[in-house]
Amino acid sequence: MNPLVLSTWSFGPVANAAGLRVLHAGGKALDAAEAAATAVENDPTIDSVGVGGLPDADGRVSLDGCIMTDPDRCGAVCCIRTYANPVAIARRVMERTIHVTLAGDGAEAFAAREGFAPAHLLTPAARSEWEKWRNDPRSIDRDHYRGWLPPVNIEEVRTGRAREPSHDTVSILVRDTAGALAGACSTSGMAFKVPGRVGDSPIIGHGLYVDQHAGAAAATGTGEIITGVCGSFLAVEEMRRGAGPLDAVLVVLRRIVERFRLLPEHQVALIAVTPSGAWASAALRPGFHHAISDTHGTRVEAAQRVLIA
Ligand code: SD4
Repeated sequence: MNPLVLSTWSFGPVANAAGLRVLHAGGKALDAAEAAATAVENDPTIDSVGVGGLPDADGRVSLDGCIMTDPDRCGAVCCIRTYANPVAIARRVMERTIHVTLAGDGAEAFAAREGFAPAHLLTPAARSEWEKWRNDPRSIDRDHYRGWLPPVNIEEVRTGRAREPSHDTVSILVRDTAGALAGACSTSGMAFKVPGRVGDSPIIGHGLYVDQHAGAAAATGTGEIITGVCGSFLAVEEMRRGAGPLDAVLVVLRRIVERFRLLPEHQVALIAVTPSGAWASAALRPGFHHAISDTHGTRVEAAQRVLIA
C-alpha cells in the first residue's frame, strides 16, 4: 500500500519529510506521526509550534499536543512550559499511564520522570514579537481578554502579503504501508493568549480524532470554535456514516458558519483521511495550505474548498 502523509500549513513539508523517512524505513503510522510533529516542534523558525512558539500574555510559552490511533489509543498534554516535544510526551502518556490527558505541572513532572530533557522555548525572535505586542496599545482589549494583535487585514492575507494570525498548529495525518492510520497535533496555541488557556489542539475529538474503522481528521485555526463543534470527531463520524473526506470536513465548516458569529480573524481548516487513503482539506477562509506527500511526491497546496471566499 502506498503511504500518505497529510499535514497543515505551508511548513507541512518539514513534518512530511520526517514522517516519510520513518515510513520508508518500514516504520508505522504512529511513529511517523510522532516524528513529523517532533520535526516541526524542534524548528525554532516556526513561531506557532514547539521551540520558537509565540508566548502567552505573560510572555511564557506553553505547548499543547496529542497523538492518536484509535478511541482506546490516545494521549495528550496541555500547558507544557519547559519541554519542546508535547507530542512525544503525549505518546508516553498513552503508552505508560492509564490516563489520556495530563496538564501543567503534573505533565511536566511526568515528562521529567520519563527522561525528557528540559528546553528553553522562548526564542529571542518570539520574545521580541511579544514585546511589540505588549507595547502596542492597539494590541489587546485587556478588559475583554480578546488577546489579539491589531486587526487582521484579510485582503493582505488573501494575497499573500501578510500571514494569518498565528493559526499555525501542525496537525498531521498518516496512513502507512499496512493501511494503518495515525494522527498528531502540536501547537503553542493562540499567540498572547490568557495564561492557562487551552485550545482544541490537545483535546481528543477537537483538534484530532482517529478511528481505524472510520478515518482520521485534524483541525487548525481558532480553537474555541473548533471545540464548540467537536470538529475532528464530527468529521470522522461523517466518514463513518459514509461521507467522503471532503464532504465530511465541509459538514464541520458549515456547522461553524451556522452556529458562530464569525469575526474576520476567525479561521478554521480541517484535513481528513479515510481508511482507504482518500483525503481532503478545506477551510473557512482563504489562506490555508496543506502539505500532501503521496505517490506523486510532496506538494504544498491551497485547501481544496474554501467556504467563505
Ligand atoms: C489553538 N487551534 O490553540 C490552535 C491554534 C491553531 O493553527 O490551530 N493554530 O486554538
